[in-house]
Amino acid sequence: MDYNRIDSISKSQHPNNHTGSIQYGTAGFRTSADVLDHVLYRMGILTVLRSKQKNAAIGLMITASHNEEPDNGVKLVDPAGEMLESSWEEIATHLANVPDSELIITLKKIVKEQHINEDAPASVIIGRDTRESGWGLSRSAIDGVNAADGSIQDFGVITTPQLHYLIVCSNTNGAYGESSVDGYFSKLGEAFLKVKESKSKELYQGEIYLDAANGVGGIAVKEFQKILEGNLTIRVFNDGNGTLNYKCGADYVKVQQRAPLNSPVKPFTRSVSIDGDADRVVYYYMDEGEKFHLLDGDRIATLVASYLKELVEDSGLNICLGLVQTAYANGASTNYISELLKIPVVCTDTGVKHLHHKALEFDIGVYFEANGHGTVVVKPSTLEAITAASQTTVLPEKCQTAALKLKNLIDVVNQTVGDALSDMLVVEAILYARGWDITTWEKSYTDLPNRQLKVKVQDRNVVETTDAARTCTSPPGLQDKINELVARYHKGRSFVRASGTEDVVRVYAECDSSTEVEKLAAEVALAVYSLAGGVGPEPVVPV
Ligand code: NG1
Ligand code: ZN
Repeated sequence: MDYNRIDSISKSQHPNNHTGSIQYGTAGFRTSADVLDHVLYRMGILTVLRSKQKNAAIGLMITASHNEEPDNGVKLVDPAGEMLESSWEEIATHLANVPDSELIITLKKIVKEQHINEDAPASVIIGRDTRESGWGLSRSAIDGVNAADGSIQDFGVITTPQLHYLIVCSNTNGAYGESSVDGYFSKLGEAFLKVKESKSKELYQGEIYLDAANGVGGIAVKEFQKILEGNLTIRVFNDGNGTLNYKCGADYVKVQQRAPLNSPVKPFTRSVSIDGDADRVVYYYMDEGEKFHLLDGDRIATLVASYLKELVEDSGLNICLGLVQTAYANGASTNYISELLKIPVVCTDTGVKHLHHKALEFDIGVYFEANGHGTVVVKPSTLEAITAASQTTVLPEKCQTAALKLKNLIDVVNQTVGDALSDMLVVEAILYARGWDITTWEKSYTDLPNRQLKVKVQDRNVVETTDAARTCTSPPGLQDKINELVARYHKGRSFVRASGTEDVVRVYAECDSSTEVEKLAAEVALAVYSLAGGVGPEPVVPV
């Protein structure tokens, strides 16, 4: 590597003028786009080093997901399509923050400590969402890759899950699918057509309304519309004409618990919201009294897991199916999964990388964050067994049919990462197979009323947690206070943690009353404010 060249481009074109520090959080670096130029340049270089180390293509995605338009971010994608290994997150954080004068020495240190062969080839796949700042930031990343002599495939504007898909295809020589954006659409679209015959079944109607958050999903869904025409009608709104993530998108709908701007008003319309980079999805509808009903990631997880369980049982195969959630999962969903469905359920830290890794421990692992970020992962040996069972004639017909259904459904899944559009097709396939409308789906269990709040504090890192964020270990006294507050509410539960994507502390609360839960959440927010150095206006507890 030509360190002189890296150094001179850094100083002349991508200097670090940022005074504050910046951190590789839950989903990479994410902050105001105007402080990210040098970070992107440096991440371009780091991606090359990671690629040399792993001897595989590494992804670099430029997105700030559901954050507002002026923000942007970058995350690195490891060879198997998973999020960057956590020890490298620290390396990335350090590299992003060092002054220009220490850039080269830091890079040399990484090369030495990580045993990187500088002469190895490097291949980087780049994508970005629709944010205005994305083009310029992608140039900075490309400058970094070029300066470090890596080869680049720049796919321009694509969804986050498309980038993960491209990485996996590229590193498996096409075994997972064709390594192109067209390959992505045809793999998932054709798999969906296989599971769904053209006629409607019982209550199921093949029409949905999709809120695309005015983001990149609005572009991607147009390709699916073409492939699925006549089988599933997707009516898209917030398709890019309005402001990205402004009063729309999966995060808004989930956190605010209300329909997005421009939502269809007809009662019981099956509606879908995805987020700005199309890796999260939630469903919702309004009833005849204009009451809003949310079917979030927990609902999707339970729908998928219960259907998979039925097929696994019918197939007669010995498959261990499990579900992974975070502390944000509604208590009613966890109860339903473990008590009624009798499917093992595990709770991990927030962030799909944690859920993904845990899910890989099952033969078939279903994982979803309550916010709608998730997927299904299947062990290669399990998929082989399912495929073999679907093709054999020695098994009873019921078993073979179930195995074939399993195989076809798995093909609709983007196993590489949570993918809003793939997940939506999986939900549609299952609703179709069951002959359900959205209210039948909703009837499986009743959500406990819940509320999420954000508290601004001086330094969010003073809040530390353990046990998948369910216990707060710092600042002292905060967990005791939470315990005391929660004990006053029937079915009360609450926890707090520092966000990894925003400069806030998040508060989650649930209990069995929708008015009481507002109180509990505000009381816990106030406790955070008092004990963890709150700034700005104090949270107000409703009376
Ligand atoms: P933070 O900001 O760390 O809470 C949020 C989501 C995560 C994950 C990341 C990445 C919640 C409560 N948190 O992380 O689940 O999706 O963004 O986008 O939804
Ligand atoms: Zn996202």
